[in-house]
Amino acid sequence: MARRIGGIIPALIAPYKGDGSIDAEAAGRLVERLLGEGVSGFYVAGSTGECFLLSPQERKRLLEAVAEANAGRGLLIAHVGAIATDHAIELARHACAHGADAVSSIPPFYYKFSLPEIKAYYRDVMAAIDRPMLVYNFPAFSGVTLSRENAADLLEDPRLAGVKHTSSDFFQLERIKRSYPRLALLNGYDEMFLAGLAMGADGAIGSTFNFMASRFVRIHKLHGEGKSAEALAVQNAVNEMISVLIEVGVYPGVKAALRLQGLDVGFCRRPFSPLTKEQEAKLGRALEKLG
Ligand code: MN9
Repeated sequence: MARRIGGIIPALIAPYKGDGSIDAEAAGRLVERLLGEGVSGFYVAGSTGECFLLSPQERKRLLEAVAEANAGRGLLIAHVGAIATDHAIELARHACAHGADAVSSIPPFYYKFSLPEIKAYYRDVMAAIDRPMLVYNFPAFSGVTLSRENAADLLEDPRLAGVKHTSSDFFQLERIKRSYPRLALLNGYDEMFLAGLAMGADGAIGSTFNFMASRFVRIHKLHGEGKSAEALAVQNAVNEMISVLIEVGVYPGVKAALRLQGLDVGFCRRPFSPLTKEQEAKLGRALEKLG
């Protein structure tokens, strides 16, 4: 594996058909459209992809659908996180068999595993496959903060390719990148993408890229050209939209935005609730303003 992880990587939504099953065709249309917008790859069945609302079979089905549509064009990263190591290994082996370039995982959660147990989880999954791992560091949801200080041995592991940093601790992002330049650092909060870039991120994995990827491709490009004021203007514009998304609920909101753009991907699974008419109208106005 030599494909460098970076650029704009949508954390793909999980598209459903009317009967609630995975909609492989809609996944294919979304993949095609996003590649056209300049994304560098796909993050499949992460938080945005409703991983913990899908059965293991559905997670595999979604990965297969995206892999088939992608056909090796973009980087394919499979989120295989689970509470049980063996469940994660099963998903990781499946993803690798279907051409994933890398796998990624949230730390095992709920039981408040010790740090050594969490590291053993990552090592066990990495030992079971021949592709690199991207740690999904998301303290707000997982309850675990992996850092340069407490996870040095993991960060030094040659099988680790990078970190998806869903945190506003940019000091930590900068410290990890500075200590381990070979690691890919992917910014996780879209609304702070430019800040992540300024502190050394190689790109980003995000939910809002499902429906406004080209804006983030632009921010990345402008930043690379040293045009930070122009990059901030684009960040300001997408953040108007993200403020509304946070108000109505990010994941149901992202799916509603795609629907408003003409791509029906169904609704987030219960207990998520769909947007009210008023919320949808507000989102529609924000989308129009974005242009
Ligand atoms: O994957 C996403 N993080 C979560 C990245 O879903 C927790 C982000 O794209 C956020 O949804 C987005 C809104 O806060 O930045």
